[in-house]
Amino acid sequence: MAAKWGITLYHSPASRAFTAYWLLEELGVPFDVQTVDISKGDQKKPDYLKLNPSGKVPTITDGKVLVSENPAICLYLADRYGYGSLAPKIDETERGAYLKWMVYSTAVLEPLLVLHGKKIDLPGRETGFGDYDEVIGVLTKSLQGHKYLLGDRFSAADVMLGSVISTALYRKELPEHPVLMDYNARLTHREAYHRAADATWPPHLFSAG
Ligand SMILES: N[C@@H](CCC(=O)N[C@@H](CS)C(=O)NCC(=O)O)C(=O)O
Repeated sequence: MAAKWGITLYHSPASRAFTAYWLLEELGVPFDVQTVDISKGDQKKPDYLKLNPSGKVPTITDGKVLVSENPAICLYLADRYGYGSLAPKIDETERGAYLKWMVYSTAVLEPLLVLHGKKIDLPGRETGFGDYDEVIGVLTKSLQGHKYLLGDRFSAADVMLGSVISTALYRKELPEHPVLMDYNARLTHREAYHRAADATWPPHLFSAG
């Protein structure tokens, strides 16, 4: 069946595809959803591997443009559909911090949390991302006294890094530091966050405890 809209999001329930879904909801652009159920191994099927050879979700297509890796998807969508609003323009001073937090999300925070969850805490100088306490310090100091990563301005970086923080707090991979908890509350109260969560996180996963 032909796609109805220009953008197609390939997602799986209860996965990192939530981030791209949330951003699409924030941007208010129409999009089609194709489910690639990772619990059934759909992500390793040949047709999907042609789109994303890593066999992971999310992936998006927008006309002839194909993008995978959540931060790249967020950067693309925000520049394309939220340039000057959810994405600071190239010559705005906030652009630098915006790009940094986008990359920080999966280059620093995610791998650190995965290792920390497995009780592997490497000395900060041996990794590209620093040690756990340093990273928590960077996050809390950066958000202290600010509503969002760019101060009062909500941006796609909050969707990207905020998704990682929100999921990590839920899984108790981050400490319940008041700065992180307040930031998370601001994010999770957003209507777009709820629409994406309702669409991508089946309720039974929450009630399972
Ligand atoms: N670096 C990727 C990570 C994506 C990822 O790990 N997705 C998981 C779901 S949360 C996945 O597709 N796992 C299926 C698999 O590895 O087989 C991104 O940021 O988009």
